[in-house]
Order: sequence, then structure tokens, then C-alpha cells
Amino acid sequence: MRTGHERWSRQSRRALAVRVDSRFDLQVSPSAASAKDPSLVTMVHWTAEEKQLITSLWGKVNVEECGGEALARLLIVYPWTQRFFSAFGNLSSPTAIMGNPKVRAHGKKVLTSFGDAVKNLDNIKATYAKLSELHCNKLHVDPENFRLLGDILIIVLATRFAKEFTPACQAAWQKLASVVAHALAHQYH
Ligand code: HNI
Repeated sequence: MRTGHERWSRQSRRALAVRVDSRFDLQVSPSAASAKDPSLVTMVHWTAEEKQLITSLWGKVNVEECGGEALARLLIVYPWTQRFFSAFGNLSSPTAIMGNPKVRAHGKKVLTSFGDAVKNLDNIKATYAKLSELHCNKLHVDPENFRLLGDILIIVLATRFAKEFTPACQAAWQKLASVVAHALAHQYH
């Protein structure tokens, strides 16, 4: 009989494989087919299970709480990201960042926007075309930061929804975060 831990490790290894595969898919170089239709380069396939795992967890997410926490953690753990938010007032310590209402409000804005991806899973690139233009050409945010925020968001969700956050759910969200980061960075490609 397998222990819970062994079972989890097997599942999470599988989840990790899915994650790596999905990242690989996103970086695939243009093929003959995609040369005719460039949109195929970033076309992402979602299984019915992935869609279900993403939307059912999303239904429980409080965008202000989770978005505020995710952005605050980004600013704390990766302090270089603070330079984009110099107009947000006191970011001088983790406590100040966690209690900063502008951080919370902006985190809510960002996570609400993440919700547009959840609602448009088959059309994420177009959904973020304008935001990509803003972040890349106007704000000059290094796209690595989109990936960092995505990873932090997953930690926030996994911590808050520990029961629901199965390895399959984790893999689906990891894929979503990766697709969103890719779509936001589109203007750099
Ligand atoms: Ni981001 C503004 C969405 C990651 C820096 N950002 C926005 C807005 C949305 C948004 C929506 C508001 C646009 C508007 O007012 O028209 N940002 C997102 C999403 C992600 C993301 C969905 C990733 C998942 N943004 C990041 C990251 C950084 C970032 C990682 C920097 C480290 N964003 C900004 C800045 C602004 C911004 C800076 C402008 C803030 C302001 O109001 O001055």
C-alpha cells in the first residue's frame, strides 16, 4: 500500500511533467503551419479537466485579498519590482507593504485582469494585447516579472485553498500563469 506522501509525489511528478510540456509548447518555434497563421504559434489547448479545475477554483477567489497578497509578496520577495510603484507611498518594510492600501487596490486590479484570462481561456493573447503594449512599450516591465508574479499567485492560491489545490489543479494554474505571462510579454517577441 502506498503512503499518502508517495502517492502525492507520483501525482506531483506527473503534474510537473505537464507543466514542463506546456511551457515547451508555448516556446515552440514557428512551423510551416504557423508561418501561414502566426496565431498558431501561441495557440494553447485546454482539456475539459483543466478548464474545470481553473474555473471552479476561480469561483472561490476573492480578487482583493488574493491579488493584494500576491502583489505585496512580489514587492517584498523581489524588491527590485518596487521601482515601478514609487507613487504608491510607504513600501519601506514588509509590514508597510502588506498594509499599503494602494498595493492592495493595484493587486485587486491585476488579479481582476487575470480573471479575464480565466473567462477567455481560448483567446488569451488577444485579451492581453493592449496590456502587453502598456507593460512592454510604456512601463518597460521585464517579462521575467510576469512569471514571478504568476508563481507567487500560485503560492497564494495553494495556501488559501489547500484542500482543492491538487497536483492537477496546480498544473492547470501553472499552465494558465505561463500563458498569461507569455501573452503579456507578446510585444517583446
Ligand atoms: Ni501590471 C498596470 C495587469 C504584472 C507593473 N497591470 C496594470 C493594469 C492592469 C495590469 C490591468 C492597469 C492598466 C490600466 O490602468 O489601464 N499586470 C497585470 C497583469 C499582470 C501584471 C494581469 C500579470 C499577471 N504589472 C505586472 C508586473 C509589474 C506590473 C509583474 C511590475 C513588476 N502594472 C504595472 C504598473 C502599472 C500596471 C507599474 C501601472 C500602475 C499605475 O497605476 O501607475
